[in-house]
Amino acid sequence: PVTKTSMPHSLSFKPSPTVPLAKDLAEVYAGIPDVEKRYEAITTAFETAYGGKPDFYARAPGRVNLIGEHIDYEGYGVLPMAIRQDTVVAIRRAPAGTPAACKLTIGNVEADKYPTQEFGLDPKQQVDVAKHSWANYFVSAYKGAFELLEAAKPDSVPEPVGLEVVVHGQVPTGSGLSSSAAIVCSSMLAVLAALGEDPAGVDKAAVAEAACKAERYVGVTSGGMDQAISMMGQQGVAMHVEFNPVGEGGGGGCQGRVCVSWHGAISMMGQQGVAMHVEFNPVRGVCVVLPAGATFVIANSLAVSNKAETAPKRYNLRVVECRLAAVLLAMGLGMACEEAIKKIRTLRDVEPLIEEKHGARDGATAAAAVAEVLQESYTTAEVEEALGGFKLADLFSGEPGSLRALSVAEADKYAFPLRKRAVHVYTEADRVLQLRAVCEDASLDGSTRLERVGALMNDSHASCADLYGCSCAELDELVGIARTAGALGARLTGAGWGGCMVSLVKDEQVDAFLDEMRDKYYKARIDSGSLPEAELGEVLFATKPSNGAAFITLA
Ligand code: NG1
Ligand code: MG
Repeated sequence: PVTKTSMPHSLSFKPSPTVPLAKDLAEVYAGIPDVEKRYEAITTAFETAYGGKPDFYARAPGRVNLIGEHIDYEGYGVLPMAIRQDTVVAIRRAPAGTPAACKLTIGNVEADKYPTQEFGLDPKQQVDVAKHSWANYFVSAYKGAFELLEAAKPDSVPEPVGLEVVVHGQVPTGSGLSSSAAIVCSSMLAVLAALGEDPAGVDKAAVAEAACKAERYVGVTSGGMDQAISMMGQQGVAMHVEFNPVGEGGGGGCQGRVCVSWHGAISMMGQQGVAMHVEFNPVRGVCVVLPAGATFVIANSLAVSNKAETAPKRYNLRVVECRLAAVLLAMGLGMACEEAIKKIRTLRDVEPLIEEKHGARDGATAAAAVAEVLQESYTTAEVEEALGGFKLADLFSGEPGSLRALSVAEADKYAFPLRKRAVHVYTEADRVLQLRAVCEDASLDGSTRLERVGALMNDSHASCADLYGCSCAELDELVGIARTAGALGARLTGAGWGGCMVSLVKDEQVDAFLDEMRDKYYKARIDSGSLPEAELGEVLFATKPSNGAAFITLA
């Protein structure tokens, strides 16, 4: 659904296309204290482990999504911003002739929590999904770096070399702030540099896309938001990240152009990588200036959502549900079963059919079409019957993450609530565009603008909780406390089922807001000893849009 709005250019602009090579830490970490000390500690850990200095450092941040939840994998744009917490990867080529030259050695500054792991050099090695390890994310990035190079320059892919690595991450894990994208993106940049790529020429969007695909090796069929914002984020602005965007004149959807959905694009990349980059430019970021006078505050519910482990039951299951909803909706709108099975990958793919039948493709129209066509929920047998006997296992063959989700659903005798899921996606996609339009509408006065942004955030939370089923008791409680404490809007952020929420708070109220959140949610946990008081600042904090990924050279 695209509600076309007039967007004055003074309030939005494109980020620079290549990864910056910063010679000065202050350029990247403007205003953040103790960065030098942190890099010294990383360097010291590196020298202790490997007896020499790293050749390169690469960093990539986590993110908070302001609006647009669980729609990136359906091809819809989202509106996140990068946060200051990041992951740094220090790397060097292992000295030739040493045993280290035949392997990847992945260490961490926090070695007790994240012990050193070793892997072979084969870029085609499998990531062991059953054995969940922090270093799997590095291996995914390593594989992805080679895939990127194979697609971009098939005739001159470098030979694998032994790598020595030290990682330091600050993004809290399992909290919806995308620690995973931070480690995958920074690792991929570090590997590219170590393989001889000129850091100054690395294309941000290409790495974002390759990193999204690479992260799937850890077992989550994720969309591309996190890697895109981690790569392209820019200080001071949020970003409207779009996938397969249509030309400026377009009204959304495919508009007769060759248009491949995000998942379709990814599954095609192996054969058609280069053509995809050149012709479709699947990821685009547009910087969006957020309204003045208010601050985003992040609060962690402390319910941990370890997605790599719970993906089949939750996240991947939603991806499956959206696909089923899309295929059945397309059929309900007149597409033949066989064609729908073959062509329809995402709910966005159905937009042209919605428009053909209902004359529009905005969120409300799409939601009405869904209500008309889809029943509330479907058992596996009912979906297969609707598909003329076509088996779900065949529909998702070649998608291991989805197949695992299906088998869990089957074991649980789960019925897919397809109507709610589809309504969430279409209406949430619209809210992203509305929020951007509110930010860019110069005719609004400041407080109206803030109120509208807050209201959209509240609607988004309700939709996530009621229609998409990705909230949890702790998140709902936190959101309630935040609204009572004066937030203009509050919502879960990221995948949900735990992790963080984000609130919009007037600048002059931030201190009082933080106090009230502390008293009403965290104090009992501090008193009971489950939350060390010293860690409060890591679970409850105000945040500003920060810079995306960068290479760093230390003076
Ligand atoms: P987080 O919150 O980082 O697990 C996940 C997906 C996103 C997006 C959001 C929901 C990954 C790596 N990221 O983010 O692509 O779908 O959920 O909007 O799985
Ligand atoms: Mg993640």
